[in-house]
Amino acid sequence: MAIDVEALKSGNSRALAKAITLVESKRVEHRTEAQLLLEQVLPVTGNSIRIGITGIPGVGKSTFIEAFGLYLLSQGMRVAVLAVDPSSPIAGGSILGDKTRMELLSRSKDAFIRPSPSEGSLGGVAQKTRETMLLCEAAGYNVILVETVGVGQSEYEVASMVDFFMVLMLPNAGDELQGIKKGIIELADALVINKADGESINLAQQTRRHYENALHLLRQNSFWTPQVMSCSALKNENIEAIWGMISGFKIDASKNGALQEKRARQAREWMTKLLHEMLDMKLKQNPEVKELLPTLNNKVTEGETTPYLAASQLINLLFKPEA
Ligand SMILES: Nc1nc2c(ncn2[C@@H]2O[C@H](COP(=O)(O)OP(=O)(O)O)[C@@H](O)[C@H]2O)c(=O)[nH]1
Ligand SMILES: [Mg+2]
Repeated sequence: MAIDVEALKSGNSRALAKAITLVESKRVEHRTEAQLLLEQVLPVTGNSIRIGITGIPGVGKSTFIEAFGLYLLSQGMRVAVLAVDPSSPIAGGSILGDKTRMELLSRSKDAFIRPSPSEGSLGGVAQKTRETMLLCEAAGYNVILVETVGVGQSEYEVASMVDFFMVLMLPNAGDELQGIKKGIIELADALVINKADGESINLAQQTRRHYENALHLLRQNSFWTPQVMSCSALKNENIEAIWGMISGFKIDASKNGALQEKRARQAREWMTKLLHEMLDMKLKQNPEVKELLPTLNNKVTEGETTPYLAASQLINLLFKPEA
């Protein structure tokens, strides 16, 4: 698959789409080719702000991304929208499913919208999204929005690949966590109460105060204090202020080194995770391991050997010198 790297770097969206197809391919030879391409473009990546967006279905993610994305375009930026959605093979993907809510954005030549890859091997869907993000940066997109509906581990995965992680919420102060997993609030750099319009304006303000108080109780161990804001994606209200907050974060975090540090830590953690997955795969694919495993399972079951000895025997098969 010949990728025109120069075209990609000049922002050609067809070259970008082709590169993403390569990255998403399951074929072994494509895998190597994709990694070589990524290594080649690596020096021109990292120039965007990577923003993660999560929230329960119906909270207004797609509507928000349309409003926010159009605002960014009006400011002369180029916007890429990606998704991590493990449910996509069944549901058709959070982005594909409601691209109609992002109609204007999807028609703009300065916006690039890509649905979640339907599957990933090593590192799962998140690995593909990370790689796609790098390709989008190489193609000159200034803002990368990574959306997830929050099935399984996907919010955690998105939080660990972005600079700024945002949780959209509904105006509903009474309903404590609104079906959002508890740990997610602690990962958020901002909580945004959407649908602060019409009859919900007061409730949205109450909800905002409620979460401001709740966040005060959480320990802060970085320079950034998570913000609570409200907006109306539908009425296009307070969208600019949200960008103001995020660009403020980017400026501060770049100045004090926190952004570089966060990205470097994310890359190291991802490397470790991949390493473990690769080891696991090698184990599962090793013919001798496959052969011995049932026997050792039995021995451990019957109490004839210890789990430790059985595991050692298996791992040693992996590191046996070639005969
Ligand atoms: N009143 C109001 N409705 C909204 C707002 N944002 C989204 N909605 C509506 O909420 C519904 C779900 O929105 P959608 O963007 O598809 O949510 P998603 O599932 O999180 O992507 C749609 O009917 C939207 O029109 C908002 O700010 N105010
Ligand atoms: Mg949606």
